[in-house]
Amino acid sequence: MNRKILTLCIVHQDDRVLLGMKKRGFGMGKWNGFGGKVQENESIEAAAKRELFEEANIQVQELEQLGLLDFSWSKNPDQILQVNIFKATQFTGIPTETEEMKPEWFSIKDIPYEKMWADDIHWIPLFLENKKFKGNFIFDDNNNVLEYRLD
Ligand code: 6OG
Repeated sequence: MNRKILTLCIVHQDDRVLLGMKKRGFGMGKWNGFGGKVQENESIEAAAKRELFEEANIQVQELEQLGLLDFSWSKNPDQILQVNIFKATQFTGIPTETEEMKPEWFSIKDIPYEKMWADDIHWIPLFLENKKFKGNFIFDDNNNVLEYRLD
């Protein structure tokens, strides 16, 4: 079993969320929160803040962890991505396009689920209600959800 620890952070203010268009690498062409791999000797929360700064150029004091999701692909069940999902409500700086991400505000009623990872439509409603959730998703080769569990 090989488990990679990742972060994902979405800024949520009233009726809007800040997402980023991933410009390269894993998940390219999809809207998502900001995040990436946790480095050695770094806490998960510190990694989430670092990634938010590196990818969107904003700084946060406080983050709340709402979600913990395991992602795997049916073809390769021993490789698991463990994604730690955080909410930020306050930040400093101006969201700015970086080499990795193009940030944009979306009204909650216009979240572009069809251009996001297929798991998002299942947990973002919980996230928006500040509910804590834990679960796992199994994808097929086309990144469709084959099976999931969410508590
Ligand atoms: P880098 O490896 O490019 O960071 N991520 C996912 N996010 C969602 N919503 N669904 C998934 O389902 C995901 N798999 C990975 C975690 C990758 C970023 O993408 C997120 C990281 O924030 C499969 O550094």
